[in-house]
Amino acid sequence: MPVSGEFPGLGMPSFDATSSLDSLGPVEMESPTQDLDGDGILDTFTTTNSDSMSVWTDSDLDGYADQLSVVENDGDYAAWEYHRNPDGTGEWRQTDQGTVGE
Ligand SMILES: [Ca+2]
Ligand SMILES: [Ca+2]
Repeated sequence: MPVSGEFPGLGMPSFDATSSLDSLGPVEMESPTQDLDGDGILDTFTTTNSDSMSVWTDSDLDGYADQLSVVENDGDYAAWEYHRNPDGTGEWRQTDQGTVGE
């Protein structure tokens, strides 16, 4: 499980395009900084590390991320969506993976 951050913006889990998110639960949106869909409400933030950039989006604005896209510096990318099950559990499912430009 990801550890929620003691330091704002530094507590987000970091992944690359080949990560498995099977054991990752709901991810709280700490402080969105971008408005991805242009409706005037901040819904997205981006984290970067030395190898990749991760884009987290909370499309239904419930405070938890629903979509994650990771793009590595070498062009590999992957995307996941969080699916909520009727029993209240949920899981991240990979929706896309590939290499930019191929
Ligand atoms: Ca928005
Ligand atoms: Ca959400």
